Amino acid sequence: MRIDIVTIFPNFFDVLDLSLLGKAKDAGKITVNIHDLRDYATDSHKTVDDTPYGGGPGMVMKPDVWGLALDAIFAEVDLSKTVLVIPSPAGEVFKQSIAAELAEVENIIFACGRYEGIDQRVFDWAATKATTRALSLGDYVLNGGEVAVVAMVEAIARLRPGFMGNSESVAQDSHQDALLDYPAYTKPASWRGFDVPEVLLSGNHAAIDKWRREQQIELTQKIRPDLLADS
Ligand code: JCH
Repeated sequence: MRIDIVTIFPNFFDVLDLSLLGKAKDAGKITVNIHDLRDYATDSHKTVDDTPYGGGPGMVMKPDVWGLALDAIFAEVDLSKTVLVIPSPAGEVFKQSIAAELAEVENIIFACGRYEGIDQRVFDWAATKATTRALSLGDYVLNGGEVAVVAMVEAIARLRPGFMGNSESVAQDSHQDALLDYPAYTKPASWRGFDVPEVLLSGNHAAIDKWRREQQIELTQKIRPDLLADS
């Protein structure tokens, strides 16, 4: 899998060398290319934004600069195997099922906007060249696409075959089966007056499985009833 990220803050993605992704990168399973959008600016000030048509606050990212950046990356990939992801507060909400879809894609290009976002025509033009998705990380407002992209890349990368070294952990993940995880405990069995539930010390695996499933349903009912309504 090849991932390209276009941003005015290339250093932001240094964090991908840590976290889970370092392992996948080292194993040669994922290559990440970071591109500085300003390299595609055409004036001496390296301008990437301008005032919005129709008025209003803030600035909008210029389509011409984005066009040159995407031209350069599009020329290097097979567009029939490429998805362009544009993080946006107005996008479809990113969830585990979308991470799973994107984990099967050959090339993903992430376009990180700032200010009030990217000129709409960049999305409209790109959609004539490659599959293009506007994705929101959730119903809250960020200052730009970068934080959303770090989260999405981590969610996608850990689904790649062989990534975790233990394919069972992924299968058992919360959200893969639309229920929240059961609570986890480790030693000591008693800590500051709080004890590990006795069933977990019983060695009775059928009882443990039953208890964990009950915890999942109870927790989901209480914290995320919308997940139960979905299934
Ligand atoms: C972004 C912005 C429009 C703030 C600029 C690019 C994604 N889930 C999620 N929240 N926020 C984002 C996101 C993604 C890309 C950009 N901004 C700042 C843009 C706004 O309202 C019209 C507000 C925010």
